[in-house]
Amino acid sequence: MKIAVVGLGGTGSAALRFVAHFGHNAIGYEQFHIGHAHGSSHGESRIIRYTYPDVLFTQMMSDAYKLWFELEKEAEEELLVQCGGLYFGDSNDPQILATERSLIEANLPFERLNAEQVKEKHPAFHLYSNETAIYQKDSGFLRATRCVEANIRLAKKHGAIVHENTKVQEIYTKNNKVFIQSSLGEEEYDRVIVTAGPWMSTLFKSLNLPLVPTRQQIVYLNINDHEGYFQANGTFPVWIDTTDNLYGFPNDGHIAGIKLAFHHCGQVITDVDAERAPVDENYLEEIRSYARKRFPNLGSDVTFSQTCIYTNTPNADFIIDRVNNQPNVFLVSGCSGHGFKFTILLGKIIAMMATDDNGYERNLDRFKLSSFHKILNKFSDD
Ligand code: PYC
Repeated sequence: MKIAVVGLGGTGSAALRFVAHFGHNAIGYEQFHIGHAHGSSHGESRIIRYTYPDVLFTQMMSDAYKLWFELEKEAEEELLVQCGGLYFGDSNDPQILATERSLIEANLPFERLNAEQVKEKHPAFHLYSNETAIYQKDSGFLRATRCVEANIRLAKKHGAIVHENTKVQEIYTKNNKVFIQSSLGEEEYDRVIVTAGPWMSTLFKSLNLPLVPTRQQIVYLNINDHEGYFQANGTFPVWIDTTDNLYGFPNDGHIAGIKLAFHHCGQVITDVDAERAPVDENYLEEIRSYARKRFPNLGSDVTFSQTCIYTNTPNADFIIDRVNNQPNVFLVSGCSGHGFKFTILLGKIIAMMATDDNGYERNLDRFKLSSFHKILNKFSDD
C-alpha cells in the first residue's frame, strides 16, 4: 500500500519507520526540517519510566521499552540513558500509592525511600520529612531529537521518502482514496496517518478534537558545587515531584547544568504558527526559588532555556483512532507532556492499524475519540 505519514516528530517518525519496515510504500511529510524545535519532540531529554499510577500506562511502557532498545540497537547509538528515577511527594499522596500498586501489579522492582534514605543515595536532593519517594532503576531519559532523527534515518534505509519543509494544507477522502494537498501539490494515498501534534486541529477543524496546545518552558541551572552529585550514573536520577508538579534530569552530558521544569500546563496557544516568546523572567525566578529549597548545590545561573508545546487532552490520555467519515485516515495525538516515552509504541500501533494488522494485544478503546466525547459531555453536564 501507499501510505503517508503527516508530521514527523516522535510518533510520526516512528510510524514512518514501521510502515516502511512492514514493506509498504512510506512517504513522510514534515512542515519544518527533521528534528526542528517548533513542536513537542525536540531537546536532549524526555523522561522514560514505568512509574504510572495507571496500570495500562505501566503495561504499555513494557512494550515501549522493548521498542526503544530495538531502535537503539538498529541505530547503533545511545538514545536511552537508564539512570534510575525518583518519584516523590507527600507520603499520603494517592498518586504515589497508586504508582506503587501499578509497579507491584506489573511485577516490577522498586524501592520506597524516606527523606534520609534519599539523601544517602542521591545527595543532591532535599526531601522533607513528610515526603516519600519511589525509586525505580529502569527509569531514565531518552535523547529526544536523536530518537526522531534515528527513526527517520532508518525509515529511509527501509525505503521511505521524506518531504521536509513541506506543509500539508488539507487531507480529504474521495472514492475510498485519501488525498493530501501540500506545497508539493495533490497526491493520492491508500492510507494516511496523521501525527501532527498541535497542528492536528488545524487539519481536522470539523472533528472538534479534544486538544489544547500549551506553551511550556524548560530551564537548565548551573551546578554550583559537588558536580558529582548531578551525574547520570545513578547518583542523580530523573525525578518527578508530585507535590509541586515539577520534573527534571541529571546532567545530560551535552548542555551544562541540569534541566528542570514545571509540568503543569502553561499558557494556552491560540495561534500555533505564531512565534513563541522565550522563557519568561518570572518563570525563571520560580524555578530558582524551587531549586534553592530542593537542590542546595545548584546555582541560579541559567545555562540554557527553551520552550516547547504540550498537546493536551482533558485527561492526558492519548488519541489513537481512525476518522469516522474517512476510514483510511488514522490519527494519533494528545501526548499531553508525558507521551514522548510512548511515541515509538504509538508509532508502531498506528502503523499496524493502518496496515490492517490487529495484533496489538492491549485494549485501547479508551483512546478512541468517542471516549473523549463522553468525558467532555460529562464535564458539560456537571
Ligand atoms: O515523563 O511523565 C513524564 C513527564 C512528566 C513531566 C514531564 N514529563
